[in-house]
Amino acid sequence: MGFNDDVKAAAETIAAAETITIISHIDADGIASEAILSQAISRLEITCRSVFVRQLEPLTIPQVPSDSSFKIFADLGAGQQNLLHDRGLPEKDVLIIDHHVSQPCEREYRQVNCLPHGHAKMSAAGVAYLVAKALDPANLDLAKTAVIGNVGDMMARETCGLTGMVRDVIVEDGARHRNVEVRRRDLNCYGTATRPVYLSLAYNDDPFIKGISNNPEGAKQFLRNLGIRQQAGDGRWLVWDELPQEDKKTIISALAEQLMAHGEPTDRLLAETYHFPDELVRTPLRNAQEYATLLNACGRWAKPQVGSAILKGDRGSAYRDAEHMLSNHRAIIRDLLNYILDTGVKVLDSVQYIHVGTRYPDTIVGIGAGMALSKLDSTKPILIMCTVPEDENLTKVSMRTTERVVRRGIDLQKAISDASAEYGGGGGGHKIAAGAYIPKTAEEEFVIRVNRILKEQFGAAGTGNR
Ligand SMILES: [Mn+2]
Repeated sequence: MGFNDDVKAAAETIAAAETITIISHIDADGIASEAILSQAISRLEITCRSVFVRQLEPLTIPQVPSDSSFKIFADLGAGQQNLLHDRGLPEKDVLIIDHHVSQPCEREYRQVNCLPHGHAKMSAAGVAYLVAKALDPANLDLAKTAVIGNVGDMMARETCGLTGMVRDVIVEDGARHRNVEVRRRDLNCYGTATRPVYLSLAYNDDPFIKGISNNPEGAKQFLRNLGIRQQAGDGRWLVWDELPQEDKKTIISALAEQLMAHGEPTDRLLAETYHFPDELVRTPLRNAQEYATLLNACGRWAKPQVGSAILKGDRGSAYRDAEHMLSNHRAIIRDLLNYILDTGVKVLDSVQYIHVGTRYPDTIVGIGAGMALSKLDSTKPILIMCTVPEDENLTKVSMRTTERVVRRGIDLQKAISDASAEYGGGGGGHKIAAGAYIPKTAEEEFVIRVNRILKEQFGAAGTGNR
């Protein structure tokens, strides 16, 4: 069966259910998947409730209710089918909507998964949206949420914009419904709705621009030299979205010149970006990247339902809660960043690493490591370890690198899963960012192993680690 047949079959199964439980993941893609499915299902007047889990594992599987409801696993499940089996879930009561690699299982659970059909640049929210659209073509309004989920799952990152079926079908649906505005050649930069322009430029390191990336004062001066008006009459800093078109053009050409002057490629300077004209200006809801960050903050601070409520339109108490979580999220990440830089990393041939113990929640250490990397030697991937709060014998490992290093042949997902295979840890993620759980006793050996694997990856690409 083709992917579209799977989507159609999934929709038919859902429409025939009496009551449904959605089990979804706490990240932006998982929250978006849940929001799409629960809205599409409620519109059919089928009773539906949702459960969010950090991960589907033996520790969390008891959160899946053992009632007679039909279970939809979203953004998870494909790789944990044996767990569903062990939980005693019968085939007829389960549908998996996922984009992760499938695990073989003696029970054949119904699944709609874009990955085996060659849609590698589609997230679970994308699959969920296609199912919602098959349930009712009027669900076009939900394409916006699917765009947020896909961007949140980094589907736009490598290619500077969404591609494939997500671009051709989902983004187009959103544009047609007029709640998604596509900017084909915008600055490839985060924070265009909420950050002062100079900070947007300074916090961006893809592409890394000498004198501007990681250098707020340098960025401010650069804009001043171009004669760009950076502040409103009342002294408030303008954001990128507010700049006149000609100022944007001036900045982009000057950045391109800057890159060329340093012999750097300019191919990552521009990206296709996704904006939401139905949201308030200068809020994180105004574009897909910042909206996804807000959802991630909700998930990481154990309030995925708040993110889901916002996606469903709550602009009252849920939005206030989320704003609070977002500022808290940023403050703690900043603190973690300073901790890493103050403490310093240990440096091996092909990796640099640090252990932060129980100081920071395991849900944010990876983000902090990614930010620290841009202030360290970014040619070497960073590995960060922390103690898992629920189980002090367990260590969470997160790794981050840059697009540049990925282009040199580094694949962190592969490195981390190869290195942790022996402990049954199993790693997940992407080439640029990956994570795994390992036994505390294996920490030292694990770091050495990762270092060796990365060294091989650098070697295979024939580039060494510089
Ligand atoms: Mn996902």
